[in-house]
Amino acid sequence: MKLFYAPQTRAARAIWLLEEAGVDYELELVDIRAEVRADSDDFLTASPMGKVPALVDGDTAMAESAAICLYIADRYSAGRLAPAIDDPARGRFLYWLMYTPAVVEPAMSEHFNKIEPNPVRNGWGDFPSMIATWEAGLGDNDWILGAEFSVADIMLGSSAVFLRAFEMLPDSPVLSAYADRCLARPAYQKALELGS
Ligand SMILES: N[C@@H](CCC(=O)N[C@@H](CS)C(=O)NCC(=O)O)C(=O)O
Repeated sequence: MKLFYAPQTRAARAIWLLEEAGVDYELELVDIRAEVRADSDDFLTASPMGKVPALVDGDTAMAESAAICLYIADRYSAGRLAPAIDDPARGRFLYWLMYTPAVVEPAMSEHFNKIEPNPVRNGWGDFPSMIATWEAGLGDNDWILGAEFSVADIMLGSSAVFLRAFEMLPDSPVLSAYADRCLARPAYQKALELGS
């Protein structure tokens, strides 16, 4: 299995994922900051937009970090990093797995770029409601599904760490403690080391 990555990008969450799953993989650096990109065909097949992370696993070539999380969890650690397909928790898991690309990231970008929100028209609501919904979803639990860690926590946890690092996380003891819990996982520490 090969993971295409670049330092200090969303690829860190895919490395975190592969470390949690305990699968063998190699890393291939993509120079996304080069003035003139020289992306390989293999990389562009996996990631037609030229974005990292991207994964090649045998005949499977794909990008999008949430999709990679779901693929690895289902294929290599079903029932451990994702509820099994017939588990009643599966629906809630999918909701929170998609919450990062569908809600957290667009709301974060809108907020950062000081764009006037339109919470009814836009599928991500707005920044304050994105944060409040996330906090309420976590409640007093360690992880978004309760006591069990899942790949939804990889997507959400990496976002919490990013928001805090860029001083965009509002005063939120719940999300700050969540970011700390994620950072305490050896697999995340290894990813930060490898992907920095
Ligand atoms: N929705 C994608 C976003 C990936 C993404 O934006 N990657 C950035 C780095 S964090 C990238 O590769 N940028 C280089 C480019 O767009 O050329 C995901 O979650 O995987």
